Amino acid sequence: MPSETKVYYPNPNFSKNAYINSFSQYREMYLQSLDNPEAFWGEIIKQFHWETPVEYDNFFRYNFDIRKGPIYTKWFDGATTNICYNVLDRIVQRGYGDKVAYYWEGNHPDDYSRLTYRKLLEEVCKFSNVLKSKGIKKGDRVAVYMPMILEAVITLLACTRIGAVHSVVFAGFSADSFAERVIDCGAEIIVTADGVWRGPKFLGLKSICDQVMDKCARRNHNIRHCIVVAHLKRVTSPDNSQKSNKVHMKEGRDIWWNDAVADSSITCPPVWTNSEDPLFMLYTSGSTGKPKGVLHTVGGYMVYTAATFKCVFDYKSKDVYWCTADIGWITGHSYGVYGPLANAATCVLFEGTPFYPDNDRFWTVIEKYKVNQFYTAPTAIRALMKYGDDLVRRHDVSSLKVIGSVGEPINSEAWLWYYKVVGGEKCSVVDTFWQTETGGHVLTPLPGATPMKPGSATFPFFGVQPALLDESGKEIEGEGEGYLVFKRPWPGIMRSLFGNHERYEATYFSKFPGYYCTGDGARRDADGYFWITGRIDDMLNVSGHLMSTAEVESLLTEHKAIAEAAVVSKPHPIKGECLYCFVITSNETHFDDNIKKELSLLIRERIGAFATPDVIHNTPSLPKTRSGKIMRRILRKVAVNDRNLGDVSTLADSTVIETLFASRPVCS
Ligand code: 6R9
Repeated sequence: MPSETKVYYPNPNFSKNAYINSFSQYREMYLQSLDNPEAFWGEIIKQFHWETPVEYDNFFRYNFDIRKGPIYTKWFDGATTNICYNVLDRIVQRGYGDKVAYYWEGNHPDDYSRLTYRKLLEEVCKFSNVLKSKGIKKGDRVAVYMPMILEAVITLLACTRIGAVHSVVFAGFSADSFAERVIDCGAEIIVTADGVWRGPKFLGLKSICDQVMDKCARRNHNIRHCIVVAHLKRVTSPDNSQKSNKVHMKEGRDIWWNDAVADSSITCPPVWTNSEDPLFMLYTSGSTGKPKGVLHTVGGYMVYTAATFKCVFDYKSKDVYWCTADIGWITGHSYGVYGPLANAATCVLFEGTPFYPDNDRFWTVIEKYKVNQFYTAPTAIRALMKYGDDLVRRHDVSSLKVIGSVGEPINSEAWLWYYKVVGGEKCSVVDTFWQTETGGHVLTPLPGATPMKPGSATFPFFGVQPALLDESGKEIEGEGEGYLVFKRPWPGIMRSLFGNHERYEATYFSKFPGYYCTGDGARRDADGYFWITGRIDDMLNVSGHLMSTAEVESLLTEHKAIAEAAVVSKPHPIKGECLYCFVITSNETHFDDNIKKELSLLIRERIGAFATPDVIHNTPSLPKTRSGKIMRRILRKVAVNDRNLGDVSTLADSTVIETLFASRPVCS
């Protein structure tokens, strides 16, 4: 692979002033972080306010070995703090009150605003008081279904100020998916907005919430309060419509945000929480189809997101930082809110899409705010690359110093384009590998220190100890490929799955006792660089959105015409992977375009538009082993029309192969 042979070194002018300025410094600090975690993290935690200090005897404890008892991780247990206090009050006390925390950039370029740290703190306190007045207290869950607006950040921080646990659901999820998550987390309050424009498309968030609240009520789960930001009337709509008038507000349950905060005090004392108290939960797809409520706790997450943000983006106090991830995903939590604010960063919060009003919107925004650190996903990079270099070159993006990538493997072609055209060959590309479960970056280059290889997430962050295992669970030394696992916890790792600790142990710790299993495969090259090879479980990654094959399959078979379904991923030039669905119709049913449309619609409505399948392939049979297991390995080959099937001796009926290839839809 030629991409491996060429190494790209950090720009020496940048390295000179970077926090970690050479690879040898990284190595030294890395070894210290493993040899003496107390000394390493002990230095970092000093910057935070701990109401009850961290006791060094209680610094961290864990068990990753299921054979020795329940799995647990605890950092700084017994110490008390408050993350909202640390990212706002502490920052204001340090003299950053007038510094801009967020530049908000709307979907329409005419809509923008800003919020300083002092003002953000006031708004947060006001909303904390509202939550309190609605009876929300420490430990209660608050469901959040919001666009990328300042109130979304305010809501998250207001929850954490009073010890409430936020549970954000990406506002692209359908009513069904949202309802399932609301019920699972037991929230009795929803915070949302009337609606939002994303590019030229309108999303009626409140009306989706109405459906959700009805669905919940039918399952005996009552939503007592729904707080709604009146967002539409303050933005420019692409078609000059007045969609804001169409919202239904139910007396006694629904209240407008502005009315709720109108008489609210701008001060609210923080509730001191134990370092190991729940901070938030966030759902991620599980391979059985039922989403998993990943649970993070206060102290470790705070320390870890702050430290990774500072080192990986090399954030300096005058910089402007922009993470394009939606607040509904972990990246939006860790690197859109907590990590940056803990470092008193000035951030851009962007509501729109890269393609509206034109395909150069990202470059326009970078130029407008003179963004220094830019963090986005490979799917966006690949989509923008398609429009050519000229769209980038028309803008002054020379303010950029560090450019980041997250969510899926970045192919070397996209990496090189990002590095050359966007970064002007002077910016380090930080290809950060991590997961909802890891809380923060776990494999990543450091921009002033790590020589980069296009497509490699390079080396572990401080405190993180990766290993590659073979099928039998043996560690692979040196060069090789295997299951990517971690041998010990870093502060930001998740602590449990909400309400289901057994599933947590079964999913992440049972396959290889003694290790946290990521579910990804990886390769280590001769220089020790890690290369993520993708999911090794039944998960798909479409444009950086994880979903399980089981989840999509069970939906397809809900359709009366479908008897059986199997879903695999197929490589896609922009999305990375797309959904390729095999369906067997029930007796006597004739498969036609109508059924196909209905199946597509079913998935859009029940999961969300991002899960829309690219191919639906009607077949009379599926390849199965004698024990009845679907052989997805073969289906993946059929999806790309590759007849090199390898060993098919375990197949119960080998004639299905010919049928499968013969029935491939045209243009798939
Ligand atoms: C942060 C986030 C996690 C899964 C993960 C892996 C894939 C994320 C990656 C990457 C290769 C990278 N992934 N970053 N693969 N290189 N830099 O995306 O969390 O939504 O939970 O997804 O995404 O497969 O296991 P999440």
